[in-house]
Amino acid sequence: MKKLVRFGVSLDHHLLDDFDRLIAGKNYATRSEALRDLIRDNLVGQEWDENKDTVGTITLVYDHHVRDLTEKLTDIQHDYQRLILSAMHVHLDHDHCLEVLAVRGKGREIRKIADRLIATKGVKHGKLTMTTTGKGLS
Ligand code: NI
Repeated sequence: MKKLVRFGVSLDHHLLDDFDRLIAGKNYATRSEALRDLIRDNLVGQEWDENKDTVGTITLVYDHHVRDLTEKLTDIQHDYQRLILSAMHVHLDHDHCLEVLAVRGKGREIRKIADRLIATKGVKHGKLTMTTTGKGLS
């Protein structure tokens, strides 16, 4: 069973005002829930820095008419196929494709494949979202 612990936090009142505005804008019901998410987000960042087994998504938007681009992106994905759990491809319009890859592995390896895909000439926008396996996170 989870044991809850309460603790006091001393803050400059301006900083607390800013925090309250921030969390109201994000629809948090309580400061506690907002603080828990901030802590978890930092722990997830640490997982990535410590190169633990972790999970992420890589999002790419590109014009599939750019010469050899689709082949290049596919080649890179085959090079790292053991990291890719799933891939979703959406034809956005006549020219543009959206690709979302779910990836799992060491933080360093995932960053490497994300950097390679995003830096490929013709990719208009790319983003790595770092998340977690959820293990060891309360
Ligand atoms: Ni497409």
